[in-house]
Amino acid sequence: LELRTDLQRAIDAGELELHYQPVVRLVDGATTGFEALMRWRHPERGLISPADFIPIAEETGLIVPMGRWALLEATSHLRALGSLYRMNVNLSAKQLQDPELVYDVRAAIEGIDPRRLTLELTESIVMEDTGHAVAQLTALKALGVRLALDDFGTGYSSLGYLSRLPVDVLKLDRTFLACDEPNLIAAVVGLGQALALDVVAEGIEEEEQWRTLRELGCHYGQGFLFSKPLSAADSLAAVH
Ligand code: G
Ligand code: G
Ligand code: MN
Ligand code: NA
Repeated sequence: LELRTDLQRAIDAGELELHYQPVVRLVDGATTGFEALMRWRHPERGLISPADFIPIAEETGLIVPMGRWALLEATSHLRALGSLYRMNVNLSAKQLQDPELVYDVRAAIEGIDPRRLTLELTESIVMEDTGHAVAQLTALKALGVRLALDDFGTGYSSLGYLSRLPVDVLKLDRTFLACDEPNLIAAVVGLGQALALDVVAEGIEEEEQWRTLRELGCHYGQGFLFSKPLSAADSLAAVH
């Protein structure tokens, strides 16, 4: 409850920041891009995780201006990283319903190859509001940006529906790796490949997991084995 009243003030005071987790190509471990992850640097509580404030931001609608800020901040950082890298930005359901979204994304990628920006959406977002969501996704795709289905495997999307969504990337939720069932992991990686999607495995923490995924032909990964999310300065230092 305290955080709720504090969040508007935090936005105005510039207390939100983005951290950037490397996304690596699994064949060689090279960093190909970053996922932007929001943090709240609270003057008394320290760094607050999005798990603790994104739900409040969604309830209050503050996620719309916060998400717009994140999009501009992350694409500005993408310019600083240079043309070899990609950037992933998370979108929430409320943003997908915002009629200004397509306009905001177009403005954010001004002067950047649009394929270097990937917008991440969770399954539940896409499933909740089918007609309108698909129209927005189609309009975003028309800008040339890429779309990723995030947290795949935690929701309930029908596979037939998945094949009709205009997504380019499947991000396998880290619970797949944590479950330690090689056959299941092989099946979901194969599903992405069958749909001609880039597959990104999240939550890679061990060499053994990296090897397994590489052998399955999973293209990309993220996880503490490679790097935790980095401050903007540290992410720049990591690639330069
Ligand atoms: O960084 P961390 O693992 O604590 O992130 C927790 C969750 O918060 C993740 O599921 C992530 O998708 C979500 N999240 C992080 N940053 C953003 C953001 O900028 N916008 C939205 N909508 N969600 C975010
Ligand atoms: O839902 P989303 O995929 O956007 O969230 C990414 C979250 O996962 C971030 O909060 C990030 O800190 C966290 N994360 C990233 N890599 C790992 C990892 O290897 N292990 C665990 N447990 N969490 C991770
Ligand atoms: Mn994500
Ligand atoms: Na995820």
